[in-house]
Amino acid sequence: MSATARPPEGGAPGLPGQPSLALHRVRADHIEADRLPEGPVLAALTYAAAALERVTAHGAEVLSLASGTPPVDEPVWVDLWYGASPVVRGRDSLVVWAQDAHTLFGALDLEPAAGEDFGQLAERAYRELFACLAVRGMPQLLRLWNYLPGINDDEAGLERYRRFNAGRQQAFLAAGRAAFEGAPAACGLGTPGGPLRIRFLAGREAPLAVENPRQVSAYHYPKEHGVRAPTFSRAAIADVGGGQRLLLVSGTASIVGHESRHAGDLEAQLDETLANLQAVVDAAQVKTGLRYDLADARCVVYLRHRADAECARRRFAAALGAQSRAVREAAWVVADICRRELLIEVEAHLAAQCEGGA
Ligand code: 3EB
Repeated sequence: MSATARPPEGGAPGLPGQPSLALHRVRADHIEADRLPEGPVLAALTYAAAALERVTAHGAEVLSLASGTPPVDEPVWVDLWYGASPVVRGRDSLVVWAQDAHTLFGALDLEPAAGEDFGQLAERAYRELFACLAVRGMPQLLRLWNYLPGINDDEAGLERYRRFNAGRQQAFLAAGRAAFEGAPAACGLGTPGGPLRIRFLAGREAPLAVENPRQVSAYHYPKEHGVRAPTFSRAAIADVGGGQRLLLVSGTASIVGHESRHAGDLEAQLDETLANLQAVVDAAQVKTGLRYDLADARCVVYLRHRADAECARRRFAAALGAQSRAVREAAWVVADICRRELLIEVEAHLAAQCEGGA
């Protein structure tokens, strides 16, 4: 039995006593019909469109999504988000989605309309997204993935990411949603081109938001980083049943306070990023009393420059242990980071079992 043939952690989700949501990461080159873990998949998310063809070619009827950020090299990983039976799929306006009784996974890919700037595009995208949550009866956002074409490009005198932040915050406020404390976890990365791609996880219950004591909350960044702050919490903790609580850690970078650190120094940025990740994990442990181990996380490492991969990989392995799951199953992809001086960003998803849970 190969490593990828294992069922998702804690057995096939959806069975009584099992968590209703679990992330299982499989190598794209190991996906075969008889080797996909059992259980209902809400969505397959990956960093290479070709990997999705493998998912669908092997009969898996799932919501298949690519980020638009290319993988650094082989292996390419596919993140399978397992839900609970039954799963239904559909499309409301611009949002494609899959949902079970507990969770909604949705996605929208949006091109700017004629004359629409990136702030207006973001606002429209989030309005559509919120409408979908209402229709699907899943009002609480847990986690968002934002992939922006040309994130650092100047658009009529203002960086696209800053326009995006303005439109996103405007949409949250207009919808009466938490744009500050209690915002969902998120990441915001740049792609070489294509549409604005947003993917999201939502549920019925609000997650527990976690901040990082080493960093100013992103939603309180001062105006020098843009007139409207980014709308996200450092992490979100979701009770997924079966005694499990998922810790969804947002994109994390070399920022202390609100300032970028170690411009131009990849290794120092990686060390600072890992210190921030550990600080978020520690804060989550204090909040829940549960034990989360960063070395067991499913990480995505976003690198601005593919050429930094070898150096970053070496240091990442030295920090977390070459044999740790975080290192062996890390997904390495090329992406622009939202601040020009940042070279690396890491996101992480972890699970913890409650004492006497399941
Ligand atoms: C930071 O800490 C790095 O705009 O949704 C990380 C996670 C970052 C999410 C977002 C941005 C976002 O500010 C950048």
